[in-house]
This record gives sequence, C-alpha cells and structure tokens, in this order.
Amino acid sequence: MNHTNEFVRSKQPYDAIVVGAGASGLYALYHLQKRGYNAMLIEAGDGVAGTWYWNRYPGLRVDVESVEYSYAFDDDLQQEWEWSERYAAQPELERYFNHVADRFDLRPSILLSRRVTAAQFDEASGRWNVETDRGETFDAQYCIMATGLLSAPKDVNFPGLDEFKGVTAHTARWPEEGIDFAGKKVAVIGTGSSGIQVIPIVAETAEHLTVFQRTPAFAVPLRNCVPPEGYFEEVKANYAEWRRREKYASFGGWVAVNYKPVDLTTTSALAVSEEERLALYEDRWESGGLAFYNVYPDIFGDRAANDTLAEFLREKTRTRIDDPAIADILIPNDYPVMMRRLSAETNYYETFNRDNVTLVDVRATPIQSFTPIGLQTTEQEYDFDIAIFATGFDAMSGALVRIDIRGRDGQALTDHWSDEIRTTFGMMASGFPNMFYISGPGSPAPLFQPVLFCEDQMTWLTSLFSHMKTQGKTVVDPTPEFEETWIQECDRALDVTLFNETPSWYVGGNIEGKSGRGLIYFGGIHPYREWISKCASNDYAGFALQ
Ligand code: N01
Repeated sequence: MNHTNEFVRSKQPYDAIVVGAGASGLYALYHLQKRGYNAMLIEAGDGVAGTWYWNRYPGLRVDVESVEYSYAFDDDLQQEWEWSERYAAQPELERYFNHVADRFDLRPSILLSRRVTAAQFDEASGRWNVETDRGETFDAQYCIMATGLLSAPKDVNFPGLDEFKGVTAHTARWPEEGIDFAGKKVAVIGTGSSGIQVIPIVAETAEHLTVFQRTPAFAVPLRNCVPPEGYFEEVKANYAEWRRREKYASFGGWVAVNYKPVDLTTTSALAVSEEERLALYEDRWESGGLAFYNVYPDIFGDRAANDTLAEFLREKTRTRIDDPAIADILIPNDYPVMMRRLSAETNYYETFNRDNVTLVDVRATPIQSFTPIGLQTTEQEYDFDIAIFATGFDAMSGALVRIDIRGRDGQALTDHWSDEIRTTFGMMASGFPNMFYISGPGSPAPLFQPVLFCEDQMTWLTSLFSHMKTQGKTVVDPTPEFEETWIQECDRALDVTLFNETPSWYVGGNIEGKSGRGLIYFGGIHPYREWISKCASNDYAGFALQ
C-alpha cells in the first residue's frame, strides 16, 4: 500500500468517489471539493487527462478550437493558459489537464494506476462500495462515473489475429514510447476520426501504407495553424461573452468561424437561394474544422436539406483526389452527412495520391482473417509489419458495462441495460441509487463538447445533493416510470433526425447486437437543459428520495 493510498484512505468515509480523471472527472472532483464535499478520484491510467492520456497516436489533435475546448469555470485559468495552436495536439492537451490538476490542488485526492472493477450499492447504509484491481475497497455516499463516452475501445477480434507476427496497436491505447514507421509496411484498419488523423502521418515515413476502409467518412479540412496575431488575446478579452454564446447560443459548445463568434443559423437550408446556401457552406469550408455543425438546422432531420451539404462536400473532396476510382471509394454517397461524426483532417485525401499508399475497400472485399504476415481479404493477401487498429469504441455505455456495477437487490447494470440503455437524463439508472454518470449514455454529450457539458451536469447534481440535505434525505433513485418517460423522449428526439440512417457509434451500430435506444439524447443541449431544470424546479419529481 503506497503513501498516497494511505493518505486517501485516511480521509474515509467519502461523500463522493469520482471514477475517471478526464475532463469531466477532474472537473467533478474540483466542483465537489469546492462545495465542501469530501471527494476523491480513482483513475486507471498512470496520469490524468483521460482521452488525452490514452489516445496518443501521432496526428491526434482536438477539432474544436483550443480556446473553446477548455474549462470556463475559472477566469484566471482561462486567462493564464497559453495555447500554442488553433487546435491543440495531444501533448498540449495532456499538459493542460495536468496543469488543472496542479493548479486546483487536486492531485492529493487522485489515486492513479488502479482500475475500478466493481461497485455495489449497500441497501442498509445507502452507500456504494467501490473495488479496484488492486484489491482495495472504498466507501462513499455518492459514486460519480466520469468514465468517458469514447474510452472503451471496441474489441478487436479478427480471426487469426493471434497468429500475426508483427506489431499491433490500437489508436486509443497507443504505446507511450511511440512506434517507428520508417522503412516498415504498415496497415491501418478504420477510417473514422482516429484513422483519418493517423493515416497521413504514417504515410510520411512508412515504406508502404495500406488503408483498409469499410465505410468512407465525410471529412473536412481542419486548417490548424498558429492563429492570426492578436486572436487569442481578443478571445480572452471577451471570454465571458464567448462562453455565454458557446453555452447558450451554439449547437455544440463552440462558436468560432473564421476567428469570429457566430450566431446559430436558424433558417432552413431549403428556404434560401442556392447562391446564399453555397456562400454559407464556402464560409464554413474556409474556416475549417467543425464549423459545419453551425449551418442550417434541418440538415439533421431533412434528407433534401442534408443532401445540399453532402453534395457540396463531395464536390470539394473530389478535386483533391487524383484517381477518380480512388475518389469513388473515399467519398460517401449512401448515407446523410453529419450522421456519423464529421471528421476534421489534415492532408487526408492528398495522402491517397502518394505512391506509397494503397486503399483497400473492405466493404467490397471484406477482411477474412489475419495471417502470420498480414491479412487476407476475399480478394487477396496483404503483408505488413505493423497493424494499427483505428476501429473505434464501445461508445457511451462501454466503460460502464465493463465494471461489475450492482444496484438494489444485487441487480447488475448489464441486466438493467440488456435490451437497451435505460437512464434518466443520462445521469442515473433506476435501481442504482446515488450513482451518477457524467457525459453518460442517454445524455446529449456527443453533441456538445464535454469540457463544458460537465459543468452543466455537476451543477445540477450538487443542487440535487443540497436539496436532499435540506429534506433530510441521503438516497436518490429515479423511478422506473420517470426513466421510461426519458427513454421515450430519447426515442422522440432520435425519430426526428436522420441519425438512424447509418449504423454509427451514435446509435450503437458499430457493435453487433448493441441497441441504439436510449444511447444518446439527440434533442441536444438546449431541450436537455429545459428538461433537467424543469425537473429541479419541480422538486426533482421523478426522483425518489429516502
Ligand atoms: O472510431 P469510429 P474513431 N473491419 O467508430 C472501422 C472521436 N474522435 O476512433 O464504420 C473493418 O468513428 C469502422 O468502419 P465501419 C470522434 O467523436 C475525435 O475513429 O464500422 N473496419 C470505422 O471506419 C469520433 O467519432 C477525434 O464500417 C472496421 C472505424 O473503424 C469518435 O472519437 C479524434 C472494423 C472506426 O471509426 C470515434 O472515432 C479521434 C472491422 N471489423 C476520435 N471495425 C478528434 O479529432 C471498425 N472498423 C478530436
């Protein structure tokens, strides 16, 4: 038992245990401690930063501008931190979250290098018993799962993989020492945001790169750079206003377009002239990154509106690819744009113009199995020294179902979620009292940047805790009836969008047998805030207190 462990143990019994030291977990710990709760945090990694700790593949950088993808809760923090680029790369983000841990003196309350393996609710005490893979147990009134929405890699289970004699790596579990591609034959499987970021970097030094693509992605230029002189200073001088707009007047928690904060577009894509529509799309194209999330709202629900943007992006992309046959494979034409997460890229399409890069369409010629020297598709064998899996995540619920969570009467969370993900506001599950998820399944987290979203959820939670205190209550549990209301609201919100038209991680479609029901609240942040604040002002109706 190390010193830190003893120090943390000496502070028992806890009011709250936070699981996960990513953006949400660090903030949750800070928020609770600032309000006088005796809280500690447990993290599986050897360092903090969550996503930015585990995913360290070359090419990884954030695709929301750094000045926006950062905490808003402390003005001194946002004034003093200096970003070096428009979109920070992984090492800088890792430094930022480490700085936050130091600046707010969070480290003494963080236990690193142990994975939470189990948590049981004890009916008699109304408290949680949390176990780690080191055999430790901790006890707390509240258990706050900040385990990440995209943190559990999807299982990689290609037949024959055990026989492969080369090096393998998953983008989300990249070795700290890195991988040298020079003079090597490399394969990348997967062309979502992770694949799209790593592929151009690998191609620069590998002898040969073979990309195995199943579903083509819509990807737009990121346009990373050192921003024009004075830009960061101007944002900082007006941060309060930027933050207000990000939180209350944006689609996803970011507002920068061409270095200016823009308002949400509320008109229909079909209600304006083609000239006006194309001018807006050109403006977003020029800006780069995720600016396309701030176009006409009906692209999310109306296929004809969506087609206008999809076609714009297809035309732009085609001009960047030399070989029309390669372009046909790389450009999506059978699902609506934005219904898979838009990727932001740097030299991605140009990479396929290189002599040392081969694209394999594994939709047309599926991978059959790995071999000792590579892999076999239905068409031919490919050999390589290094296999990179950019195959994605068991999103939203994956990190939670990998922990043996037991609620009332020993019920397993995996049983509660066996048919579909059932949560209340994406923050709790009925029968699992006093356990809360931050950016959890059933929340709008994937549609709103998590660094800001956690502030909303933690504020709501500590208001609930205060309410409980004033009522003399110690246990909170959503009723099954209210949970059903929330699931139906999730259904309603999904049904008015086009998200179900392609089997992405948004709807559980990337994992065989996974239901998309209740996985994400597609109503987005603004209706979500209305729901949770209405519930709070209604004395938390739908939540049973005891
Ligand atoms: O994962 P993905 P990701 N055989 O699920 C393919 C965020 N993020 O890690 O779609 C062959 O998007 C799969 O093909 P298909 C961001 O929110 C952000 O790239 O199943 N292929 C797909 O092409 C993002 O959306 C950044 O047909 C297989 C790919 O692998 C989310 O994380 C950077 C396969 C997986 O794509 C996930 O992104 C990175 C198989 N058996 C990630 N299994 C930023 O820029 C899977 N694939 C901030």
